[in-house]
Amino acid sequence: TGKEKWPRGDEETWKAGLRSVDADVNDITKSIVHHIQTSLARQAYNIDNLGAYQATALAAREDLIINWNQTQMTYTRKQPKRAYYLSLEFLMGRTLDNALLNLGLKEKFETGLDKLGFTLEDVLDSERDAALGNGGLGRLAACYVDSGATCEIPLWGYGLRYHYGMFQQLIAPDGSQLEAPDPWLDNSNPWEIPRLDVTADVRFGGHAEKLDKGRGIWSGGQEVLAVAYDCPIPGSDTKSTNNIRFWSARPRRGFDLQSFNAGDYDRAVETSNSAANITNVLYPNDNHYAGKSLRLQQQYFWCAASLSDIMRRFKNTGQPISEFPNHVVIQLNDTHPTLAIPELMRILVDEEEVPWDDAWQIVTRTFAFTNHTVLPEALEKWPVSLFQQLLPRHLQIIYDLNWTFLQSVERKFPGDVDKMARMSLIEEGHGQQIRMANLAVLGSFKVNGVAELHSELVRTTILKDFVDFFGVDKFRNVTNGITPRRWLDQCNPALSNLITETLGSRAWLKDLYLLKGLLEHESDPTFQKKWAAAKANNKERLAKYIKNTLGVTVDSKAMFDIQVKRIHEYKRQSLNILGVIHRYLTIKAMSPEERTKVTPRVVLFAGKAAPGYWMAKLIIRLIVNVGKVINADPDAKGILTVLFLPDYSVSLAELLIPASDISEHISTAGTEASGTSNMKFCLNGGLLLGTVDGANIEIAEEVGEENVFFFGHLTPAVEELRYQHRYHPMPVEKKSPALAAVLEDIMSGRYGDASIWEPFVNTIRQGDYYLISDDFDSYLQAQKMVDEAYTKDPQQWIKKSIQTTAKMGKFSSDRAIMTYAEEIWNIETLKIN
Ligand code: GL9
Repeated sequence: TGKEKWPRGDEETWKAGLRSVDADVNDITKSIVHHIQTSLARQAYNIDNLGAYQATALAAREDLIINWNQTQMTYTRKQPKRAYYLSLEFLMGRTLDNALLNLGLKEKFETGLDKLGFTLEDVLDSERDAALGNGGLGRLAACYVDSGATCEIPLWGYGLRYHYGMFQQLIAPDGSQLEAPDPWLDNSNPWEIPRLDVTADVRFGGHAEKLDKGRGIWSGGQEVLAVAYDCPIPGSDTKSTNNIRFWSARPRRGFDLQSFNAGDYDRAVETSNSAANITNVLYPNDNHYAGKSLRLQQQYFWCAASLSDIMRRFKNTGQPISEFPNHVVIQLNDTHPTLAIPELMRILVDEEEVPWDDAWQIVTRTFAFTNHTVLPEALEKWPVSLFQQLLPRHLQIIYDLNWTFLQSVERKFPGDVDKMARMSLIEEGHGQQIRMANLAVLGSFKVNGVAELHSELVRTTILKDFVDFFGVDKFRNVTNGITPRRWLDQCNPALSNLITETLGSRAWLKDLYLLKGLLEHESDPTFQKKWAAAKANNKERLAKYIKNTLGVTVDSKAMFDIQVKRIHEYKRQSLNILGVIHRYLTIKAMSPEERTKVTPRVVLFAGKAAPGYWMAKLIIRLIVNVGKVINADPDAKGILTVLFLPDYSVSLAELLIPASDISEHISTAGTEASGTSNMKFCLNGGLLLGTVDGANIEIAEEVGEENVFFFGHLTPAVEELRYQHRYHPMPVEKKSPALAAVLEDIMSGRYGDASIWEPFVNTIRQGDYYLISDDFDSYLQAQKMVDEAYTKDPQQWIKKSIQTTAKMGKFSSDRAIMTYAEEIWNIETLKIN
């Protein structure tokens, strides 16, 4: 009514009840014990590590929620322009350690848990990863919300609350990948706040009717209820605490009453099941479009719920609808949320009765779009028939937009029918398809790629026509970044402490360029020793994990060579394992005397293959079996160990990345849009072995070419090489005798029957789309230089490592998020008091 008094009742009593946030150790132990006793209904004598974790999380969560409330209240009062990051994936990993660090409470909690007889380490280890993402794209979203809160930007994420996250990977005795579900919510999730009162109705199917002036009515079909679950995102060393709102699907009514009354209980339950199905599982594809109907339902469900929520919040400001783009900016993380564009049109035109052209003005001032790949197989195209069935009104809107759009293309490029065909939102052919990338570009005021080279490729290849049409200013670059809180401070305390001690404060964690202060000490032997000791410590930590999980002893004095990322032909784990076999054959051919001069290496792989990606799974199987043979061979003992670590995750990355001496980022030039693990390894003082691709290029620019190991053909050569493969194929024997010997060794049966590996070997012998044969010798050359640099001058290697970390300032996601804020969102920071 507006006349209500706040607070209800006695203000002093309310104030006395507020919990203070500056807790001491005593408050913390009290809070933990309180949660053990009352939230978990357990007691001192029956509490294990998992229980202690849950109680600790609930205690830490109180501080997060207090800051969250303060932040949201400030937003409501000050009504700043807000940014929304729509992402189908948020690869969060664990939360407790990060929350304690950001709150500045880690030491106090450590002491408190110690007093209660637990170690913080064990407690942190009891948390399950939230793996609501596939890889780089999902982890990027998680880094961006961290930076948004840290930089005090009013930024919310919107995502889906999948019941099952990224599958768990098991490796069968024969080396094959097996998948098991990831029921991550089974132990309950202390980091989410159910908002059972925050809901949206989402319609599917039914029929759409056109009225006058572009307006329409959509009715019938089935309604699904979206329920909000909020996840607080704390900034580092600030009260600013943002939100990711995850939607969960529920049947609109518990049962289809009609069927229920008709006595068809099974059918009634089935409809309610099908609604809840929408948020059941994350699609496990990376850089690949699969075209499943349920995936389209996920996308619409999430876009519709998020937009209705954003619109409701905007309306609460009391501003006229024309002000919408001055208060709201929506960043589309890839084409997955493109349906938000026609959905906002539908809301404005059909529900708010805004004239069509005015509505389109509002829409195209609201959205900005990030492209994350140029791989053609990843571009989303949905069959028109599927839209007709599920989203008939959106199909009408897309057709109407396309009609006007193509007319303006025709006016700008009269008679260029090929261009019109390429730019159309609809692809003609056997069954029309909707091109989501074209729709995303049309509906956005800015489009960006994720590294300099990638953005250039976007402008000159996949979106060239659109650059010609809209002008180049609409097409930008924002090079990806990573949060230094998780990816150095949290995962590598040994190095983080050394850096803080050397620089005299923790300010570098919020201004990563300050790391260049380390350069002053690069030649100081004492500092170098400490630097090397931190790396050694991390390698031992990893060796211990490997011993515990795989039962294998690795020599932590050996060079650790790591490649971790999704298994994909374009990322070329194949090149790595073929290089390993070459190394093995070389060792086999040596005399025992010569072998003593070999630089010992531990080669580690980890990563998941999409369950339907047969070739990627075969590559895993090859790696595992090559590892088995090499690790069992006395000739290679102590100089070469090869392991595939199962079930790669954010938490495993936190263990692996600080332990690398060298890491591999060896995609075919022009295929890896950016990569972000390259940044993580280098920030932790690991050197980079890679191709001239993605963000590798910018890393080399920053840390100096002398500190990276580059090899392979460059992007402009790729097209011509592929043409040669196709029309003038040359046998591998002629192109690279070294590679031919490796392929022959594989086919000899040493690693298992030749028939298993034949399809893989054939991809290289025939077509070789990812240019393994073209880059193989150059790769071996680079590996040789790595060996030499590591053995000949260890001190120089340490210096390279220091210089690498010191010059990684650019790759903080704080820089990236501030670029979005200033150059794309036109949004300001807001201090929370
Ligand atoms: C990716 C790229 O492949 C990476 O090179 C890039 O670093 C990330 C983040 O921008 O985006 N594009 C892409 O489609 N995926 C990436 O990881 N993965 C998925 O689709 C899940």
